Amino acid sequence: MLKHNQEARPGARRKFLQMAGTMGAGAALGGASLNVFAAAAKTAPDTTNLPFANGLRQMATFPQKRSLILLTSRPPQLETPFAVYNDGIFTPNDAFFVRYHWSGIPTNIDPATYRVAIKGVVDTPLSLSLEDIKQMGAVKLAAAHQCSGNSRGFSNPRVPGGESANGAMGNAIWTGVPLKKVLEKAGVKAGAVQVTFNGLDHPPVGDGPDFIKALDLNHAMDGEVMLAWAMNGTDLPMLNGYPLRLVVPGYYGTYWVKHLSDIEVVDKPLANFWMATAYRVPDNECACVAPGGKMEKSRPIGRFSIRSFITSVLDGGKIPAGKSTVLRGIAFDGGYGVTNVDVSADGGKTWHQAKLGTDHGKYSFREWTMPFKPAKRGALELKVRATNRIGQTQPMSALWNPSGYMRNVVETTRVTAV
Ligand SMILES: Nc1nc2c(c(=O)[nH]1)N[C@H]1C(S)=C(S)[C@@H](COP(=O)(O)O)O[C@H]1N2
Ligand SMILES: [Mo]
Repeated sequence: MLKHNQEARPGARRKFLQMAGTMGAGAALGGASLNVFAAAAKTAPDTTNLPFANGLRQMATFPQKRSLILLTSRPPQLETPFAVYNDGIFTPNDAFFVRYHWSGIPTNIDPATYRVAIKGVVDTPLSLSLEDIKQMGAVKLAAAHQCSGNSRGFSNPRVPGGESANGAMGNAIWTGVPLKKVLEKAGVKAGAVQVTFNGLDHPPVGDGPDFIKALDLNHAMDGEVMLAWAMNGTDLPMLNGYPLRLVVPGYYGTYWVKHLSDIEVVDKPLANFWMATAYRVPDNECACVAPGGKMEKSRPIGRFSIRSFITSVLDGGKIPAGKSTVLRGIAFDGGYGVTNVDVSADGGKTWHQAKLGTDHGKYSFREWTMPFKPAKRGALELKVRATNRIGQTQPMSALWNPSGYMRNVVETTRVTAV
């Protein structure tokens, strides 16, 4: 819940966000975004057309954000235009996607009075200021962040939920303190099984379930899960969890709780709506069921499935015939590390090994490149497929589950050599 002591104080250094995003102001920047899906030629400059039914989206500019693809404004849910992923391996903070469940989001947090509580079955409950946290020592980690429902809009048959294309993901260098250090400072008591995380946002009215998530104790104590105050070298944008968020490397975004207010060590597993009902996948190897089917047994969603994308040319784009170009893109997985990326220019009949770029660590996006010279003019079906250290790879046809989570089909980019 929003704490009164976290309201603004006159004169205090503070962040203030006016949440009435100026819609349509993205027209100038929207030009670049429109190239994302070249097929969407006939839409107005402040809209973009995601390539599935009912994919028409307004572009919108929210505080600290460039023009992004609007899914909902209350709460703000913004998708990164796909072209951004070709600009660099790290996603700029102002282009980073935004996802919330409830519209009661903090718009005004005073870093001087902000506190995060460490409580529950601990020896010494703590109330830490942002400064206290920063004093505990900073570590940096490059890690991809991705919504469980990234790419949900492509589910066939369609499924309920936010209908995103491929822009609910991003890669950043996170600065923070390992959660382990903070929990050790409080002293975890015997009998503890999980750690729960709550943020300053809340349901707008009534008795909707507050967004609280849990990690098993051994996961919370793995030394990698972190409380982060910065991404890509600057404070978290308000909409990405200012002033402090959980970073759970390799795991879906649902666990990356923003605007942390309460961290509670508990002696029985959290069974609220967000753990026991939502964010669950079929409890089998593929986390999938037959398209249109039902889940028999489920488990909480966990690590990312492995994915790869071509970013240098977009679906519907053109490349020169008889001339050498370099195809380029990104790959990432749940934290084992991408070891191989293969590219096909003939719809998957033959594959060629791409060259991997700088290794920023096993949780980061990895760049891949491949020189390519189309012999003649005409239509080409480009495909890209990544493999990781433990042999996981991407399916040629899409896996399906009732919530549209974990999509990782081998992507197809149709281009014309001209
Ligand atoms: N406090 C809070 N944290 C949250 C959420 C939320 O609704 N409230 N949504 C989660 C989900 S489902 C995702 S995908 C990520 C999105 O993080 P971002 O908005 O920084 O991209 O935040 C997670 N953390
Ligand atoms: Mo999410």
